[in-house]
Order: sequence, then C-alpha cells, then structure tokens
Amino acid sequence: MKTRSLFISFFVIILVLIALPPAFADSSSLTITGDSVSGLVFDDLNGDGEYGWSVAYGEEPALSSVGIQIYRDQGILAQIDNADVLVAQAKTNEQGIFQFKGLAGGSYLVVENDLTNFVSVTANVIAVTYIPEAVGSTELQIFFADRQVDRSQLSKYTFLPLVR
Ligand SMILES: [Ca+2]
Ligand SMILES: [Ca+2]
Repeated sequence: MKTRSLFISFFVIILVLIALPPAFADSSSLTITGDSVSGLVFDDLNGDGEYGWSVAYGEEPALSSVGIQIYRDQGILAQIDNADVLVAQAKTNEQGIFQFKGLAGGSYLVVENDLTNFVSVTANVIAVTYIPEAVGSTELQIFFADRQVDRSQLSKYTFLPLVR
C-alpha cells in the first residue's frame, strides 16, 4: 500500500514537471525597438553569464573581432534552419560591440561565433523581434558571454552585474 502511494506521488510529480513550461523558454528571445540591433561580446571571467564588474578585475573584458551574423528568421521560428536568410554579418569592434542598422521590422536570429579557445556561457543564437524606430537606443540589447577554455576559474570573485 505504501509502495503504491509512493509510486502515485512520483507519477504526479513527473506529470507536473512535464506540464510546467520550462522557465528558460524565453530567455534567449528579445524584442528590440530602435534604429538598430546591437550588442556586446565579453569574456565572462566568473562564468555567471552576466556582464559584471569586480574590485579585483574591473569590468569583464570586451571581446573584439568576434564574428556575428544576423538572419531573417523563417521556417521554424527561434531556431536556425535552412529557411533562414543571412541578412548581414559583422565583427565586434575594440569595445566588443556589434551593430546592425537599416533592418526591416520582423523576426531575426543573431548568431555569434565563439573565438578560438573560448566556449559559450550563454547561447550563441538569440531570437529577436525587431521593431524599427527612428530614435536609436543608447543601451546594448544583446549580450553574448564567452569564457576562455584554459583560464583558471575565477568564480570565487563576485562580479556585480553591469548593464549599460
Ligand atoms: Ca560575469
Ligand atoms: Ca558564445
């Protein structure tokens, strides 16, 4: 009898887990309003996925010359597939920043190519719904966090999140 109720409890928990939407479903999907789609690629020293600052290390370093592509998202949305059309490509500048201007409104995928010796902390593909507006945004919208493969772990340092 006890085994049976345990089994039922287990079954109910599994059902609830299946029914719950994954909490991260929307984390790599953004709506961007402004005159461009822009972002930053940075070396995520403490590997927490957040662009941060610490007393010991200052701001987490920007990564320049990182290849970024923007695709018109067609076919299966929020996923790279054969129906997607490459619209433009760029490399991050000295400040680790990339920017795409002159886009029509719609659904896009922004794709980052990790530098050699770096691994991704956050996803390399970001789904963007772009709404064009004449006024530019002063804020960076997309953050790609990467981390050097062979760097010693710095997670013991707390980095305060920076948003700019
Ligand atoms: Ca960080
Ligand atoms: Ca990456």
